[in-house]
Amino acid sequence: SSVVPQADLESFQACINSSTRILALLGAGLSASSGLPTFRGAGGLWRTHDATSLATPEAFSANPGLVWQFYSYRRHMALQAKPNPAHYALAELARRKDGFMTLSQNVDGLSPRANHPEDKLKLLHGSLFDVKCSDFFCNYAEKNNYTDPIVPALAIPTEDGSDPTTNENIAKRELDISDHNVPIPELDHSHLPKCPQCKQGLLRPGVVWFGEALPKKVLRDIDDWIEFSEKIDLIMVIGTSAKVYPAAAYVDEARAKGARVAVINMDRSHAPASGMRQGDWFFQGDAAQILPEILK
Ligand code: BJW
Repeated sequence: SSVVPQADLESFQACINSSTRILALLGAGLSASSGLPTFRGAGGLWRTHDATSLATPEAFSANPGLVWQFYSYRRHMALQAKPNPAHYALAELARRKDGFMTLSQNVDGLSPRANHPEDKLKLLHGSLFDVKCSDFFCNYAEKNNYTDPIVPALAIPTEDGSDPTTNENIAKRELDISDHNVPIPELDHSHLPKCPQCKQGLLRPGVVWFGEALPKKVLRDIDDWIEFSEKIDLIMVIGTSAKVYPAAAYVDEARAKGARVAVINMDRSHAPASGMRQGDWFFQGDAAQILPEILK
């Protein structure tokens, strides 16, 4: 049954059909119904830590073992998760429409796995499956590393204390490392993934932490796309609190080019900072349910 009022649906679909330049800005809420927790609000805690407090270079320097446990868990969860109908609906729209571009803050790999056209998908915050050297002077970087766990020491401990790194136990993953009652071993440098190039630095996840610049090429491609657009017709702001910059600023950049804004979010209060205007849409609810319905 439809969760979207008919009038909204008609005006939105008319807009999509007549649009030639469309942006979609994605956040963690898109993957919520695939079972992956968001950052802010309920579920935004990993053990006793605020998830965003672990997503910093300072946290990694202070306790790389803890930060790697967090990302190892997230890699594992993302590999177990499946793209949901919203990922597929967006991928399908991207294929259908020429002037379409998705800007994703998500690092979980679910849009790529839904076969979203690669040239129309910009990963603003990198990927859980990229790894790179944390040493400032080393440029080692690796894409599509799906090894889980990335090193044996990051395997999730087993209930009976047996070797967690056997294939059988990896498949079981019976303990939930996000549960703070599950002991996590203190991991020092010798247990963590080492850079194979400089053989000095620790590897780190290829994601963008607070205070770090977004990937240069990604920013350049987006700037070119926006620059090239005489007008942008629509920006869809999907499952994001739109509080993290520079990602959130694309809403204003699109508006400056004339775009109407369509927000798809569980929470009414999570409108973009510039607010809602006449002619915008707010579709409240689960993106996995709403997107397939409105992008039909
Ligand atoms: C559903 C749903 C369902 C739930 N259906 N909806 C300007 C002003 C103020 C501050 C700054 C500024 N410019 C820069 C800053 C600093 C900082 C920043 O933005 N801080 C703010 C928080 C205030 N930005 C940075 O530091 C950035 N770097 C930078 O600016 O560098 C400058 C520089 C230039 C040159 C050289 C050096 C430096 C980098 C930001 C990187 C953010 N990284 C993270 C971690 C990535 C790795 C990881 O995954 O661990 O990215 S933080 C985290 O937040 C993650 C996310 O991508 C990002 C956004 O979160 P998102 O996706 O919106 O999730 P939530 O949880 O916030 O929201 C979920 C939403 O879904 C909610 O609205 C729910 O209601 C909804 N929802 N279920 C639909 N089923």
